[in-house]
Amino acid sequence: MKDYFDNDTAMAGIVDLRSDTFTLPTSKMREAMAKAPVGDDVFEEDPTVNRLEALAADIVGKEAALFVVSGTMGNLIATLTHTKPGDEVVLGAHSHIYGYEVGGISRIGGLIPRLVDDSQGIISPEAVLGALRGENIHYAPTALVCMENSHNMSGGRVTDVEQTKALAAACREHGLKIHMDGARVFNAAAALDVPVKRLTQLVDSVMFCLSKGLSAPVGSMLAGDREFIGRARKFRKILGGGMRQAGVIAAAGVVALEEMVERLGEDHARAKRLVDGLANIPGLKVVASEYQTNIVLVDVEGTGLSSDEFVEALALKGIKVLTRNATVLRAVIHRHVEDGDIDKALEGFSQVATK
Ligand code: TLP
Repeated sequence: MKDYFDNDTAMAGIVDLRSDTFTLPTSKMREAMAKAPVGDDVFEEDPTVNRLEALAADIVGKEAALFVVSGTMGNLIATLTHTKPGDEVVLGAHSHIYGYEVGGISRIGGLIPRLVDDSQGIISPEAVLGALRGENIHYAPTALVCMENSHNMSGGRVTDVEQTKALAAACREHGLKIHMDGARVFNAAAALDVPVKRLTQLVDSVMFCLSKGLSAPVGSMLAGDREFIGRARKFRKILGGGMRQAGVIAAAGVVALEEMVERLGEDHARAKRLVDGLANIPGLKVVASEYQTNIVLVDVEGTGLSSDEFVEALALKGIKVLTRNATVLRAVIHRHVEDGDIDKALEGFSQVATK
């Protein structure tokens, strides 16, 4: 049975593959939200926020964590906390922080992005070393490297434990901090079949989202050592993210962490079904990856349609996806997508592709 309050999309039988951000809170989350003990979180007196922060820190193997409004805010706070204005930050050219967070690190942090290759979803230690410029009167100092796991733009690709270890070691060797945009790090851990700690313990800080595949309505967590989180708390206040009785929303985050992590593998299995089905449709090319998470990229160039045209035609059949670029679409599998929805999506893709 679908465990979410009826909404127009579900009632209309629409298959919504635009993003896992469209997941609705579970009934249990709604109950927990209604009953949550609360206090003023700016004074650190909200027991439910405190519980969520302790739980999050424990799960990712860090000393402390901070509840923030969004993934964008969590990444921005992390970059502000690790750097000073005028520093350089090494970022993947296709990273969410660089491309989809409104340039906040430059606008607000005064930071200079130094872009490296992440077209396959991973930043290699060699790429970081290549970006370092050493001491010179002309150069801005390089302070931080940001990685992304799983990596959105490459189709949910995963950086595994050994690759993360090698990257973190290269950063440490050169006195750089490393932050993980782990918006979907629980998807990465599920795909790798390792406890999430194995990935997150290797980096200085990690941001992960409660509001994507884990189904909470709002919120992300930033985790790191106690000193880092203490300073991050102040940056959250600067950005206007100091909330008061935030336990009302943090309660859903507790349920997200306690109950929604285990099921992510189901999304990956359905994504794999979609990938396998799409592979048999003439004109479509799926951007495949070694570890399947919940994001699927489909190149539709072979059908003679642009991605915008393809998206429009699919929408008429009740299937919603997003355009990635002129020829590529993105479909994201999440809790509201069931086996029958995958079948319906495949039928729709096939009809549009072969029209
Ligand atoms: N990604 C969203 C939208 O931005 C498109 C999505 O639907 O994929 N890091 C990564 C890797 C993300 O994918 C996102 C959100 C964020 C950070 C930002 O999180 P929010 O939306 O909570 O600010």
